[in-house]
Amino acid sequence: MGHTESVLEDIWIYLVLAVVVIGGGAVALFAGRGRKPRDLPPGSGDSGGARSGTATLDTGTDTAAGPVAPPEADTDTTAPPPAVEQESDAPQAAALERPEPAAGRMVRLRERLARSGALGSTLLRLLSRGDISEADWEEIEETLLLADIGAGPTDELMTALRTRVKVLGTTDPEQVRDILREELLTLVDPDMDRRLAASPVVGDDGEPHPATILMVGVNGTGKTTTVGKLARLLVAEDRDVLLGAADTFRAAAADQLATWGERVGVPVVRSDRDGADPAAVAFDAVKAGREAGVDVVLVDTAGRLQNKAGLMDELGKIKRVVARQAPVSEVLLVLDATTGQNGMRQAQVFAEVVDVTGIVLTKLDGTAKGGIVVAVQRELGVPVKFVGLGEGPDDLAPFDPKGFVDALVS
Ligand SMILES: Nc1nc2c(ncn2[C@@H]2O[C@H](COP(=O)(O)OP(=O)(O)O)[C@@H](O)[C@H]2O)c(=O)[nH]1
Ligand SMILES: [Mg+2]
Repeated sequence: MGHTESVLEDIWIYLVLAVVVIGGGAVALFAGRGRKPRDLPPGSGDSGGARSGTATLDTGTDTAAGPVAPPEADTDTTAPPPAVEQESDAPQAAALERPEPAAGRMVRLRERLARSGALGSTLLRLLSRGDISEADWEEIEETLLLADIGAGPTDELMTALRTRVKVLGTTDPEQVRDILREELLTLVDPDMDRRLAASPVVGDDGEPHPATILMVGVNGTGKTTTVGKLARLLVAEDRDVLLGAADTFRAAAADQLATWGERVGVPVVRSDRDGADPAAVAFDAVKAGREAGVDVVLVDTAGRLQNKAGLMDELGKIKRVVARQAPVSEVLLVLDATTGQNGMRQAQVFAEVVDVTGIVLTKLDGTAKGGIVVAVQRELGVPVKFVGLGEGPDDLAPFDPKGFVDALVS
């Protein structure tokens, strides 16, 4: 992302904006001035969700999404990529936001889980009864199942609790709380590696490649939002990020992503043509990321789950095509925590189609039961890496097992 004279840049901006608004032409790269956030007075960010942002491209078109029939014809991704135009110093980038640091975000889970059902307090109440009757144990089991922990993990936890409570022979709430905390932590598995692969990798050719992260999942789970939030998290850690809008089935999806990018000066590679080949856009994004020397490319995808074969074709192709530019570092599966067992079925389908390396559980702020964290990890055997805690731009937290268990048991 080079710097040219600002007058020239301004002309370019308006040209690019005009092209986009008219809806013609090439792939546009919406870039902020630089890839590093500029300092702003505290509190100037975080003023609301992406959709309430002030960026001029946030035209609200994302509410006007009709079903767009995607042409199935594949773009030849070996063809020269469409012209990528760079825009610097855009008017809307004048007020770059400074995302909140990652540390401490998990704390918010506590109040939010407290609102969404008192798993911890119910368990504590039952477990600190003097003589726990069989009916009490049944209630404990029911509480765990209702919290979406899943049958297998519930069985394990029941066995462990029965044994330990008996051995301990105490009703002291503090001691019971400690047991519960320990056993829940075991269930969440603190040893899983939850770090995001967000550092450039050296490819077979000896060249550095950006870490490439694909975001997959069913429509409405929060993929685009999570790409935006994740970009902010990475910006907060001084990473150079680039976004690829490979959900080409709704123009609004790319607009939505562009808005997220603009707010923190992160460039977005998109196609302005509905139904463009998602793999081609993903390819262009990773290529642009390589050329710009960014650390991470985040690729948003569409969430069509009409049938497994179609999904497999699409995601498989994106992954293959992207791999020509850079090895895929992560495939993050985005799941809506409020969908419970239904979400689990989606998870299984995606896991069969792509090698999922991490899970993002969104909407844990809502009516979601925290136990779904345990269930989904168990089911897929991959760690929950992030949790979505709201619609605000910084409502995404790196998942921390201890913080989570504390939130459940506090
Ligand atoms: N409450 C809440 N809403 C979320 C969260 N993540 C995403 N959403 C909302 O879910 C809706 C769908 O998100 P979107 O990113 O467009 O989903 P996509 O279709 O998977 O790309 C939007 O209204 C988001 O604001 C979250 O963690 N909590
Ligand atoms: Mg989307």
